[in-house]
Amino acid sequence: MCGSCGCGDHHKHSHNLSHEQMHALGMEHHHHHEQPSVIEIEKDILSHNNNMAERIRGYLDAKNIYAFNLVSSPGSGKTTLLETTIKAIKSKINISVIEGDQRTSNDADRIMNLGINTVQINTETGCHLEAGEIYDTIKQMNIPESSLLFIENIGNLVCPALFDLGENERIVMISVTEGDDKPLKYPYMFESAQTCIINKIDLLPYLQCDIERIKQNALSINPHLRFFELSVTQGIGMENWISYLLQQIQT
Ligand SMILES: Nc1nc2c(ncn2[C@@H]2O[C@H](COP(=O)(O)OP(=O)(O)OP(=O)(O)O)[C@@H](O)[C@H]2O)c(=O)[nH]1
Ligand SMILES: [Mg+2]
Repeated sequence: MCGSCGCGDHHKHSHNLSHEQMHALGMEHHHHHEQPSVIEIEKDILSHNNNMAERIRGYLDAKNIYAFNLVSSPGSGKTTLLETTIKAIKSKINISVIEGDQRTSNDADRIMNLGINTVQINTETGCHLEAGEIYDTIKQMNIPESSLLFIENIGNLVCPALFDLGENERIVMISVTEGDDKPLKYPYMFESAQTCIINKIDLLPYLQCDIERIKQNALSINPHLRFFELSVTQGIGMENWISYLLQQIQT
């Protein structure tokens, strides 16, 4: 976890942790006795997150809601994929969206314009969403039974990998402009995902990017990944993706 980039501060301050929670996380220790190591604090934060993720799973299971956690570096096309997907399937299935961003409601506004139940979570200095935030949010959202929930995580290929949001499926998106070595350089994200969307394939003719190498590199990290090759803006590969999505809801 990125103790050095400010997300540690964010989690201590902006979550308004109670005295008991601070105690549970071992943070108050910090003021009175010896300082816990960074690794100890990270372990506690992750175990708190995992407990909340289990609660989310229980909630989603009980209501038969299928949740996707969409992760990628900034600008790979997550919100564009959501817009296009929503337009294609909203007449068939109820969809809710949680938008994570450091600041602005740009993405949430784009999704809300499509008439979708959407909540924006702004993390400010935080560089990933956490299960506690998602749990509080879904409880307020009135998500109907037997529906789909998309969580668009903060654009960041590093930290979101460590935080289970209780999702049914994690989708890592990589666009071909990012380079075919990225799965090797950011392995945790590819290791923790079940599905990999390779986007912007319409740009391949202009790039030195080998799509087979993206796949080989990703599979060397996680041999179970399933792939979709898309150009969301040109509509290439979208039929496969949409029919896959609809199958997940039926099962
Ligand atoms: N050429 C091309 N451009 C695309 C495609 N998909 C998305 N884009 C463009 O990529 C840019 C970023 O798209 P977004 O959907 O905002 O990306 P994002 O992953 O949601 O970005 P953040 O939320 O900031 O991380 C926009 O200009 C899109 O139009 C695609 O398939 N091909
Ligand atoms: Mg976005």
